[in-house]
Amino acid sequence: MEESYKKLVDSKSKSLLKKHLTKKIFDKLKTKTTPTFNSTLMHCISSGLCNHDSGVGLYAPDAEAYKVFADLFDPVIEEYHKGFKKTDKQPKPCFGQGKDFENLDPDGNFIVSTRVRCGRAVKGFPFNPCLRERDYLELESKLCKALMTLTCEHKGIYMPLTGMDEAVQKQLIDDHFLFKQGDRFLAAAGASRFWPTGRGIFLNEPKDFMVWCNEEDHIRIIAMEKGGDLGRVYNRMVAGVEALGKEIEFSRDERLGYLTFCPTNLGTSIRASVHIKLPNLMDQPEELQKLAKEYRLQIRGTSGEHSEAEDGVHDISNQRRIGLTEYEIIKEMHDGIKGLIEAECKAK
Ligand code: ADP
Ligand code: CIR
Repeated sequence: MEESYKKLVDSKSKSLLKKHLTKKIFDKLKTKTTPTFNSTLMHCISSGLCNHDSGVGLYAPDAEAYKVFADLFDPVIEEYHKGFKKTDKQPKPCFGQGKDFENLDPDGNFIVSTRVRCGRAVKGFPFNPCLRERDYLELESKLCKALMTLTCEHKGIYMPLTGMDEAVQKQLIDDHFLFKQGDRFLAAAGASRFWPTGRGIFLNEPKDFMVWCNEEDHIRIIAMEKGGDLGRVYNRMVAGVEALGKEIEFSRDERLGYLTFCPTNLGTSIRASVHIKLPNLMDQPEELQKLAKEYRLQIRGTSGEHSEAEDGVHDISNQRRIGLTEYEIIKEMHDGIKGLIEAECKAK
């Protein structure tokens, strides 16, 4: 670990890990372990040590890691989430109502599709690097039992990755429904052990609601559809989360809110995104970046994080997930996207 750390220090990496893992903090944390699952600093930083092009480079192997390794996590959380300090506390969950958010693109000029997702951990289980094969199977079986209780618009079927036809899997990925395979950032973080055991996707009949099992987080709950009706998509996700929350106890921390494997998702764990075409702003990338920063939005490529934009389609979402309620997070994204569309029209 010492050698890999030195390589990171000597590298040109722009990751938050490199910035905040000073020698002093490294030396203070390198011999610590979490009380229940004995996870170490190496578990937390292995992804960033292997991938110098990480934006963040840090994952929590279990819930206790956020406390034991707080000297590293806290400054990373504060910087990524734009000022959530170690003395700050996530507000109580408040979803509000999707009807407050008008369609962002009623004439269908800019937005290809809208997606809202959140992540949940099952109470009592550690995160990927500490899960045994039987834990993956137990988590999958708990989730499947809960999924079978879903009714009406959420009703659907669970498809395990084990034994899935390759062509079916490829189509699900191309349709943006299923997570991609072989993410090197996650693999280096210890999230691909026993793959594909216990991994899978639940899809409802209209294919506008899905649940991922044991990818980055134990559970990812997602709603998506063509067009820009953010309120409708949000409501569908919220109803799904509430229904599953009646069956499964989610892991939540007093200060950090819903707990997730990656510190970028703590708090609400919500990422609300549009696939959007903004041809005029795309011609002025510096202006687009400036606006995104002002509105606290994050820009990704068409196939998700660490991918490129295809046919001018970008994935634009809220950057912050913690420090605000669920409702406020959606509002921040809504107002930001509205602002970008106005800027696009003016840039003509
Ligand atoms: P997340 O962390 O939210 O799961 P990723 O960046 O890994 O995000 O993306 C997961 C998948 O969701 C990818 O296939 C991506 O293209 C797709 N996706 C994200 N936002 C949208 C959207 N607004 N419309 C359609 N697909 C989307
Ligand atoms: C990185 O640092 O770039 C990756 N480990 C991803 C960080 C945030 N994204 C995520 O959780 N999906």
